[in-house]
Amino acid sequence: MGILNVTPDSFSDGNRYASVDAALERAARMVEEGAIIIDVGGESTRPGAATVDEDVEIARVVSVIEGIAAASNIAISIDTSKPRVMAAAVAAGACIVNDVYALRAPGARSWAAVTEVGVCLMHMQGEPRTMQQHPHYDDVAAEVCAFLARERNACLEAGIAREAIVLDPGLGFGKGLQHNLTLLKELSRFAGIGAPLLVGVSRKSFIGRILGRAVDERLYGGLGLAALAVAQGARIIRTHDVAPVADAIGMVSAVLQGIDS
Ligand code: 9MG
Repeated sequence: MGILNVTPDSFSDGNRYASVDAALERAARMVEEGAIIIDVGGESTRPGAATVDEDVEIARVVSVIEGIAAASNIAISIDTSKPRVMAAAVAAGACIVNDVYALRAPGARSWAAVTEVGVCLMHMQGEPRTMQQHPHYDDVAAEVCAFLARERNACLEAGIAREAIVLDPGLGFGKGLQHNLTLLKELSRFAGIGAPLLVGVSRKSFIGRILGRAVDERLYGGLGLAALAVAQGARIIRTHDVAPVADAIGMVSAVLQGIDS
């Protein structure tokens, strides 16, 4: 899953993809590099980020989604928590909702059931503006597992198909350094909940804290973690760096699954 941020304040893309043409060029490159999903986001979820007005978010994402859909058959996900943005994005050509609030907004689950979109349910403690202030868990892996199992069941009860659901432990979302490391070490527990697992580590600050790297120097650390995640059962890696991640996880998958010969 290639990340396409169309926000002026995105933590690692800055203003580079603010124009539609630049965003479409970037999406086309990620498709060439091996992405099978492009995740389009019009509101930053980085720690401390402020919320964006719905109409502004819709204006940022819709023309980009329409452009990607016109140019290729790639699956497009919309990174949002707002039902009105979800609906506008799906009307424009998105087929997956990637929601850091796990579809907890009123009406989101029933809308997803009727629309038959794919959904990624992510764990987050708190909200982006304040989530890194005092994250606390007694047993982070057990609590995140219980949350994901509960939210998956709520989606099933709302009528969302089993095959439409992907789960994500939400690395960096209301988690301290050791919480992130523990979740990565125990990732195989999440793969056992009953839905494919998506993991996002790309350029995240906990890589910077361990390795002492600035945001644009975290590729190698992220590759190590992507390989570790796939080896523990992750099926989708969300990344800014599609080509190197595709190679890294291609090799891990070849070892784990073998090749057709
Ligand atoms: C939007 N966004 C930022 N980081 C993410 C992550 O780790 N997972 C998912 N699903 N979305 C994310």
